[in-house]
Amino acid sequence: MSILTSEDKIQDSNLEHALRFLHVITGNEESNNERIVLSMNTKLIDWPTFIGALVVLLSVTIPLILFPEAGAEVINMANTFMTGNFGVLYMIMGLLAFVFLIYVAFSKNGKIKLGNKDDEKEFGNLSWAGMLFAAGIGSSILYWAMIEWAYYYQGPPFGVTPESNEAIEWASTYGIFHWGPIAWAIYTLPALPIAYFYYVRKKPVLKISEAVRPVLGKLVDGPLGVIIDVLFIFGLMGGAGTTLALGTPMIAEGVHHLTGIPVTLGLQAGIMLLCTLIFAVSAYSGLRKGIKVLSDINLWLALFILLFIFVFGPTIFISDTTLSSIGTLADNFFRMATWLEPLGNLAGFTQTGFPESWTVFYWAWWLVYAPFVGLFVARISRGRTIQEMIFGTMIYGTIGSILFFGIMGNFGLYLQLSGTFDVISHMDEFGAPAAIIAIVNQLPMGSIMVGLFTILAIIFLATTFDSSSFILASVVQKEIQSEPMRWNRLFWAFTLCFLPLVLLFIGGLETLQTASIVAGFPIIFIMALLAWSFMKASSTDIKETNNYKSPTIHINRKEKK
Ligand code: NM2
Repeated sequence: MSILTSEDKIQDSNLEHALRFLHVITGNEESNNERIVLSMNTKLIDWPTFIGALVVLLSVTIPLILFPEAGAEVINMANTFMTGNFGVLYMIMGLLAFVFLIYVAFSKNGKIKLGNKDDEKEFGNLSWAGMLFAAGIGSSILYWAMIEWAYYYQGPPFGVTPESNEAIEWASTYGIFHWGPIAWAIYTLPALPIAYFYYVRKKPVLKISEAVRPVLGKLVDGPLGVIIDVLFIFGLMGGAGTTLALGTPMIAEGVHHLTGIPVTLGLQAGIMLLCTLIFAVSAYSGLRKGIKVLSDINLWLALFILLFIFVFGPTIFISDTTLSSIGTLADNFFRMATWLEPLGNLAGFTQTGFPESWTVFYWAWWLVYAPFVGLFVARISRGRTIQEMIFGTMIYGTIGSILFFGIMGNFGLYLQLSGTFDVISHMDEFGAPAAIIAIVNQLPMGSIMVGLFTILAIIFLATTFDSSSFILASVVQKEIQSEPMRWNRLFWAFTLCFLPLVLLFIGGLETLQTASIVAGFPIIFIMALLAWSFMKASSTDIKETNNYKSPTIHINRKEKK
């Protein structure tokens, strides 16, 4: 995930230029990189939001530091309570987001063009897709694409016997589902009102509270607006915290493999600080180009590794299994989207906890990132219709996920099933991050590939710090001159580092997953507000257009030739 500052206006839509532009997102298009705000101009800060976010964050982390065990227990209780009782809400939210977007795409509102009547699409489809993916996805895809299948293989859904043939089928399918059309629909929904206000009503939206103004009206200017922004900040911190805390042990294993340095908490903390530092140095010294270059390297390196695995790995197995799993997914889409293991709570039936630990967790995780990605998607979509934006994210996003999961996941699955390498025992003995590195090490030129994979993960993490801190800093500023103030950005980058550091020391993946779910819960309601807000604003404008009152809205009608 990354944001770069564009220096020049994009003329053509080749990928490189487009990638560069991606990083403007919330700033001015013609930002002046050299004019860097050094002073601590505290007047620009929106203090209620700033302090509100900090208070919420500290009130969660400090008790966790002081009472780690009791803290983890409370979080786990909150988790059981939330997923047990509200899991259904997350599932419905995912499904409704999906259905809502399809509805909008085919409605009159879907034909609205984002921009002026004769605006061309700012980016070609390929560049647009590349940017979309770079914005929405971070280092976690490396982690989960490599290893998610192993969890499903051992603990399959639908009461299937573990490690059976049927479990294999679900193992290669479920990852694609959790990173598939519903997930991308969750990302797209907030982009609707944001893009609409940006290009049609010509009011740039930097805060989520602004995007729900059509519904909440003046309430947005009061405490409710602050609460919405604080919830968004807290959610993003939970989501990014999960990303960082997942990525770090994986990088640590890579470093261990290459150098022999033992994986300790100290090494992991060092890696987290290093990633923050890479970003901090480049942000502080105004070396925006640094992040820009990193971001481009990121994309090409990822594509190179995928291609390498596909060509030098079991090409036929990967192709066959990927295609089959797309079929399995298509056939079972609604079953997977609604499965909550309803009998699990009854005596005499086994409860695997699959839906809570996976689907609900994932929807929550996509949810906390959604408003943030919405800002990106909106910003790169000038000249598209709402319909094109919707289908674009869902289709290209899903194709990207299929590439990662199909190639990386099925490579690991192949190692397991062919008996080349026992991933499962390795994972049971040394943990998932070590198993991931061990899988990569099975490739030809194993150590070099582990090196590249580790570098890729480090860059991903550094760019996640960059983009999340950019957005967090923007939300707590009243106005922004090309970029949020640097001290403000650094402050959030280090704060962002703090949460996963704490989580790292107090333990397990479960606490992390839980933190994310708990943080994301209120955003379900914000999503509903965002959808409503878009419908309300655009439908009003459509009516007015028919009365020729609104000069800015353009509805793509089939022109008579
Ligand atoms: N999502 C896509 O670390 C990352 O890849 C960031 C994670 C929400 C599961 C996004």
